[in-house]
Amino acid sequence: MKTIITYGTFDLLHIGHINMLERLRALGDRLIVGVSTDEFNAVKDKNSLYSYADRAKIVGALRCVDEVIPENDWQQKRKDIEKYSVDIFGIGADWQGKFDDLMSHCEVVYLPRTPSISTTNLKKVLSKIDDTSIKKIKQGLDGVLEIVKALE
Ligand code: C2G
Repeated sequence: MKTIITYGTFDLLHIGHINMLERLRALGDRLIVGVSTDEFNAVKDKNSLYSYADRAKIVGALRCVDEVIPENDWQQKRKDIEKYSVDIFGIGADWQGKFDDLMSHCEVVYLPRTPSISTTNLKKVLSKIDDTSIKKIKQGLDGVLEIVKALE
């Protein structure tokens, strides 16, 4: 049984997260994901829209994820690798080199990120959708519906 482990916040789950998790799962037989708790997110200076409980449940619902554990701090990786008999620690290449110290415990892989998508950008787009924008979108759709009706 080859066990893979990774860690992350996984807020507003998107295709970049899915690609990473599926690629990691394909490296072995079991994928464990350490989801950053809300308290650890504060340490990482990240402010999630979804709570830890929701992010953990969403990640845990993925077919490619076998187990979810809380990520409480930077130091737990070594202990987790021993506790779960981990063969490979994997994470996105945005962390290239940052976890090489784990190489004495297991194989360490850094995989390419999925370009042009991030939770930060998603938040920026979502924050711009205000009532005025929604009204304009609705007016546009109403116009399309009128044209469709006229053509019937
Ligand atoms: N990711 C990706 N492509 C993206 C966005 C994210 O491959 N477009 C990957 C990241 O490289 C990471 C994982 O998805 O491997 C989770 O990303 P985040 O939720 O941003 O997690 P991060 O803040 O990197 O936390 O101890 C490690 C940290 O907890 C990692």
